[in-house]
Amino acid sequence: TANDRGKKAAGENAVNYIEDGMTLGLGSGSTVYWALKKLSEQVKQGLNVKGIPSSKRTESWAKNLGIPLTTFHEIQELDLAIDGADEIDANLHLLKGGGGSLVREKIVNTASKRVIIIADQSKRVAQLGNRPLPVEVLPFGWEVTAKRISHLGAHITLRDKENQPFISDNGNYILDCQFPLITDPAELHNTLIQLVGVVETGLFVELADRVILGQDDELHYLEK
Ligand code: DER
Repeated sequence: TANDRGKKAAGENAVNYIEDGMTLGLGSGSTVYWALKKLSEQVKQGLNVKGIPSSKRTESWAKNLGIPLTTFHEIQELDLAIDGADEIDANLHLLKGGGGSLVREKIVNTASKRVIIIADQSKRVAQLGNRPLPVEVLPFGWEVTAKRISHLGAHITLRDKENQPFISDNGNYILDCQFPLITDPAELHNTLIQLVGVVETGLFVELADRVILGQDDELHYLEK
């Protein structure tokens, strides 16, 4: 589809921002897959990079593609993170977590000097919140945490996988929280993050430096 072609175009274009010797934050999702595939071609031609994966799924993709990996034990600041998003608003605030990797994604992105987001055009929205907001919570007492979030006006769904609660890479649950349109992402994040039991939210505020949007083979760029 046009969106799939857009994901591929955006993913491959992001690799142009990678320079020899860089340390990378490797995001998660199907758009990032195209960036990893393109990157692996350049690694095979001698490009020298090391990446920290933001999910176990990205880690296995990178290993299969021959992209060298490292850890935060070795380096605590990355040159460039490339990641996807579920929604992108006009201020480049993001709603993320559709793939369940939001906690490690936020850790990797916030440890990077520069963050480039890649997506198909359909992720562009006027306001965040058309989709449910993923919130990672500790399993213990999640029902209480869910109630607290519902009191903020959200309809809560415990994310499941094959009729069991979905378990994140960190051993936690994810609540998909359908709010009315989110007019102030920073305020909502700051409110949610203080609730007992909340580990992290899928609101990525002031994190993206550049967004590459693909639609068919056309690319559009958004700058902060
Ligand atoms: O979970 C996330 O935030 C991912 O970046 C993801 O949802 C983006 O997904 P896609 O690239 O497969 O559309």
